[in-house]
Amino acid sequence: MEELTEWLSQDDTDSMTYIPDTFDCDDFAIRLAQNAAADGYFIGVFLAEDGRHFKNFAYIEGKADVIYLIEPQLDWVSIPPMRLG
Ligand SMILES: [Ca+2]
Repeated sequence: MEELTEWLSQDDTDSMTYIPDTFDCDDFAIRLAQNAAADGYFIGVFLAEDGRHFKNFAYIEGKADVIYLIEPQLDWVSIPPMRLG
C-alpha cells in the first residue's frame, strides 16, 4: 500500500491537464498503466460509473483477495479496497 501511494506520488500523471476529448479520463488511465508497466508494476484500466469513466486498479502483493481502485487524475486510492470473491 505504501509502495503504491509512493509510486503514485512520484508519477506525474495526475498533474497532466485535462482536455475534453483529447486528454481525458481514458488517457489519464492509460498513461498511468503505461508508466506503471515501465517501472515494473501492473496497474490495470477499467471502465467505471456505468461506462462513463475510466479508472485504474491495482493488486498488492500478499493481498490477493482485494483490489485497490485508483482515480488517476487525483492520485486517489480507494480505502478500504474492493473485496473479491
Ligand atoms: Ca502522482
